[in-house]
Parts: sequence; structure tokens; C-alpha cells
Amino acid sequence: MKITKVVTHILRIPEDDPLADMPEDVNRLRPIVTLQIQTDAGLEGIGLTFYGGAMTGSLRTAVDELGALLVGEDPLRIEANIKKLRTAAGDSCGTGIFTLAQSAIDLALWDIKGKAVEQPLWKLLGGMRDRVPTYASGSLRRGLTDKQAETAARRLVDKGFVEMKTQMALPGNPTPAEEVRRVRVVRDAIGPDIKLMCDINQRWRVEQAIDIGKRAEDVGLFWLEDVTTCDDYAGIARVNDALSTPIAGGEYVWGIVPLRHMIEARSVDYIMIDLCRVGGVTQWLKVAGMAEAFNLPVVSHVIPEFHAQLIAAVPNGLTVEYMPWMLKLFHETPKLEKGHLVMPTTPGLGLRFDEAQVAKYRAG
Ligand code: SMN
Ligand code: MG
Repeated sequence: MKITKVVTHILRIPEDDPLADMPEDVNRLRPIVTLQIQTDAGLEGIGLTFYGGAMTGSLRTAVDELGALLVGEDPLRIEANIKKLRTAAGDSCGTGIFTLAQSAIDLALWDIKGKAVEQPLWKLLGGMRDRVPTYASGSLRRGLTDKQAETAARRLVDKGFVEMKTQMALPGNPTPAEEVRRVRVVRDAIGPDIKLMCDINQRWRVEQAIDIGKRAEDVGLFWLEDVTTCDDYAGIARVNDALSTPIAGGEYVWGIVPLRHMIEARSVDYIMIDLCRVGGVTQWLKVAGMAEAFNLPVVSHVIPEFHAQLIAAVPNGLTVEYMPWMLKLFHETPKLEKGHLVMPTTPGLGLRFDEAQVAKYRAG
């Protein structure tokens, strides 16, 4: 089989909140790059990537330029193809635009491989479980009023979610007591039995994380996420040592070697692996394997329609972040059933772009 053509588009996706209908900002759009890799066997693989922000045009160009280098190559030789791209890019890789582009290509190549062997990716990659726990995300954001957060939290429970994520590091300059008061509002709205995660998005200093984290211990958080600067592994480890609440991190960390350092520092209890920043499916699996060797569970970051395949595949996959922004681009996505995602049986990623939706969000 040979690659014949690579097609990309830029889309602008609303960061809406279909789960609880309580968006923090109704006008916020996220630019993404979509990719289709076609083959002479008639199989097509799809992928996408983002975090290019104002450089999304450059990201698309990177996907186009790298994709063009693979025309004529065998799509099933994924490591060889990625090696070719790294060399061609002058080894200017490891983070940034190159890695984001690599991820989309790697993802589409795995989609082709799944289709070629007529197996869903989660089975091809390990097949650990056919349904995975998931947590609602994107609804309980730091910018909401207490009332809005309460209403959104109850809506998520009514929808059957048994895990959900909120945020601290509130806007303005809140006191530690105010931070903890707010997370308690969410806890009180959902009761003691729902797993509640809380994201800080790197906004606290180490001593602040320890102070507020200690005051929040009795809220019963399932994890505190990205408590401080993502690559201050020693600092995160200090927070982890000081708290009994588990710590999650990894979404902002690029590639396999920095994640190795994060793991070796014993800084986090849950490794959050982001498909786009880690370098695609191939690298995601390597990090999951590393984490397993350290007795650590792995969790995913955004794009559940892709990540569910990976969490379902590996033995230490714990839960999938159900951030629904991109779901609208596809005809079918994994079904939600009692707070779990049911894995598709269709080959590859099991995703088909809905062309009408894609056209609606096209920006290039
Ligand atoms: C997050 C980061 C970037 C985009 C969306 C969401 C957040 C999360 O850190 O973990 O959901
Ligand atoms: Mg996060």
C-alpha cells in the first residue's frame, strides 16, 4: 500500500458546553488542523491537531509539508515514516509545531493501519477493555458564578456522569479561603460519591498549591491537576509529598523524554498524556508503557473521540476526559452509557468527518 495524497483544512471550533449548556465564554473558538491521508488501496486515515493558536496557519503548512514527504511511502511503516519526517525537518523536532504536525500524521497512519487489518484501534493496540470510564469536562469552569456552577454540576449528574472536573485558581486575586469555598460549592451540589477532579492549569506557585491544597483536603478531590509550572517536576513532587489528595499532570509536557523525567521525579500520581503534544499514538503508547513500569495509571487530555481508543487499549488506562468540543465534527463517536464510553467496533478510529459540519467551521 502507498500513500497517494494528503488533504488538510483549518477549522475554528466553538468551545461550547453541550453537556451542561453553561459555556464560560460563548464566543471562544479554537483553531484546529484536520488531516486526511489517502492511499492507493482506497483506505483513508484521518487525524487532527491543535495548540497552534495564532500560529495555526504555520501548523497547517507543517502538516502539508511533512505530509507531502510521505506520498509514495507505505503507511503501515509508521516508525520509518516518522523518522523520515524528523530527518527531513533537520531534526528540529521534539516540541512545538513539528511535534503537533507529527501527531496528526501519526494518528492518521494508525487509522489506516486499523482499517487495513479491519480492527478497531483499541483492540489492535492492546484491547484491554471495551468500555471505559469517562469524566465530564468543560462545564464547571473557573469563570462561572456559584449559581451557574451549581446548576451545571447538577445537570452533569442528571446526565449520568459519575466523574467530573472543575477548576480552581479563580479569576482575580482570590484568597485561599475563597478558592476552597468555591470548590466546596461544586462538591455540595454533586454529593460525596461523584469523583471530582480539579484543574489549576499551572496557575499556582508551589507554596500556594501546598497551602490551598491542604485547606481543600476534606473536599475529597479525586485529583488536583497541573498545580504549578508543568516542568517543575521537583516543585510538583513537593506539593505531592505535602498533600494526601492525588496529583495529576502531563498534558503540557512534550514528547516521551520529558514525560520520563516527570515520572522519574515521582511528581504525579496520574500521568495525563496529550495525543497532540506527545507526538501521536506511537509516542502516547510508549509513555503509557513507561507509566505502567512505574505502577502509575494514565489518563487522557481532551479529544475523547480519539483518546478513548488509547485508554481502552492499555492495562493502566484509568479514565477519559470527556471534553466534547470536537465531537460535532464526526458522524458517530463513542456512545455515553452511565458515565462510560462504549468502544466502537468499526475499524481504525471508527470516526468519519461529517462534511456539512466541517464546512460550517472551515476557515481555510
Ligand atoms: C484544558 C487545556 C487545554 C484545552 C482544553 C482544556 C484543560 C483540561 O487543562 O485539562 O481540560
Ligand atoms: Mg488540564
